[in-house]
Amino acid sequence: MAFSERIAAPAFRRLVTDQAGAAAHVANGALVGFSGFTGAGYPKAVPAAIAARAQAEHQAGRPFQIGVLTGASTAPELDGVLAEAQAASFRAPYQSDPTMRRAINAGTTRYKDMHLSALGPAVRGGVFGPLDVAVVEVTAIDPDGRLVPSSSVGNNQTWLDTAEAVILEVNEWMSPSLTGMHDVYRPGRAPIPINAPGDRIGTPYLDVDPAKVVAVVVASGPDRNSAFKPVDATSQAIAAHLVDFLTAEQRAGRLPSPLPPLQSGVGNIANAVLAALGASGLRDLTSYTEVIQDGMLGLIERGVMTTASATAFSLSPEAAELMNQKADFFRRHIVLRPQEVSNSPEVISRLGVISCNGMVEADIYGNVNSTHVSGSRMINGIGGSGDFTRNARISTFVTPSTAKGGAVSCIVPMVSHVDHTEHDVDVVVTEQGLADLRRLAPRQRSRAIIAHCAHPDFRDALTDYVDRAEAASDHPGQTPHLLREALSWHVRFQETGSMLA
Ligand code: 0RQ
Repeated sequence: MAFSERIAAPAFRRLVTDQAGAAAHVANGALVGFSGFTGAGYPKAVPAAIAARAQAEHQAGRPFQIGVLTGASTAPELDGVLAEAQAASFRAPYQSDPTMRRAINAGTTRYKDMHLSALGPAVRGGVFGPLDVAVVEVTAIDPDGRLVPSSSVGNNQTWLDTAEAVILEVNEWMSPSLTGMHDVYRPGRAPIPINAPGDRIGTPYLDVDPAKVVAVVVASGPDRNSAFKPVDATSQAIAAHLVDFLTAEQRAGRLPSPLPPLQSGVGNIANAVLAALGASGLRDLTSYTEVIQDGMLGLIERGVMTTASATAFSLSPEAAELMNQKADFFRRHIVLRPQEVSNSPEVISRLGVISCNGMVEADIYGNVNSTHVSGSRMINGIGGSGDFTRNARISTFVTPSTAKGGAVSCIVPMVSHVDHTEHDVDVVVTEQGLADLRRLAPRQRSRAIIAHCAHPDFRDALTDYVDRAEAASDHPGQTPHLLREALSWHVRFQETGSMLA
């Protein structure tokens, strides 16, 4: 059996087994809490063995499926293999894997799309029934049996606390220099005592009752690191509009200097926003967010950002290398927390976070769809966007003004699915411009969003829609709509692949 220097506690060394041995502890029908958040810190070996078991059982004509809980998205080695083997009957709270997405949209995997801060308390409260097994990746097990977390914290402490059986995967690829970067805290009903993004309120280790540990597996492999696309003109323009807005708010005295902590979603646009912030002359930035990606490491290295709090890394291979080389430096500036704390509505509100998230589409009144194509097909899930948007001091949403090569407008009369309502969406930004909705009634909002955010190819059609909705003879109302026509934009896209008339 694989021996690892990383397992210092003798009681845990005795439990080392291979991945098939570990998977044997997972029964058909089990609810399993896996580690993993935004492709970081997920178990690399055991899920494939569970999938292989499922396939063998299915070939023998026997059922084998499990419920899959995580922190957030994982990777082909977890969501992918389980979906491929039709081994996931249930999935929560967030995913981004193409094979899992197909199973969800086919209706074969039941998906409960949830706010990321909400799953841990729900599991502890018994909402999902007993958690049968936890499968948690760690960097090392110290001589006292304390667990050094890997590249994400997610829901791990909750899984370790509530599961009846625990499987630990010690990933030797993870840098030991991660030790000390985490701040593990068990939130309850009392206020979470964080008053600044860098506050440490817990311990650097996860802990587990050794009596519950049924297997320890030694693995070695990198996270699903994906390189970012070079910043393109569209994301650069979006980033520039946002930075102009924030600095104008400072000049008007509505935002302090330095800025309140920033939250940024994952992806290329968020990365471009971070690059623009770095070049803007703004200093002493902080971040209270859920994921630390390349752009943020750059800001910290250059002294533009002083502190970043999150629950996971999501780094390209080059940035992961930089992180490993300069871990002692970054440890002074970075804190990784449980997702209930990184995404805590209470803390987000107290710190006055400025949120910035991607979206699929916004409507002319400021309702936002973050998750569904044509109202039906799930892309990823709401992730942390609701945790932050609803509680932010200023919530912003960013998107290119069009999708599908310009055939689809990301500004529509009525969104085909609502994740964030008009009450929570403060600012909408596209490469065309920025609409500040904070003081605007619906009839002003529609004009502002169309004028500043819609692509010129769709602006006239949207204006025509609003003109006619407002002129409707039978009481146009507070939020004028022509209901039959509003959804016809989505029907047109469904039927022809284009919203262009
Ligand atoms: O599909 O690749 O099949 O063409 O949606 O779109 O352009 O790759 O955009 O990577 O910025 O993701 C909302 C999905 C945007 C993301 C979303 C199609 C488009 C493409 C993806 P194809 P892009 P991005 C912090 C906060 C929710 C979670 C969140 C997301 C695909 O930001 O998952 O905010 N957000 N978390 O073609 C039809 C439109 C479309 C459209 C895009 N209007 N109509 N299809 N697409 N706009 C992070 C975490 O929580 C971890």
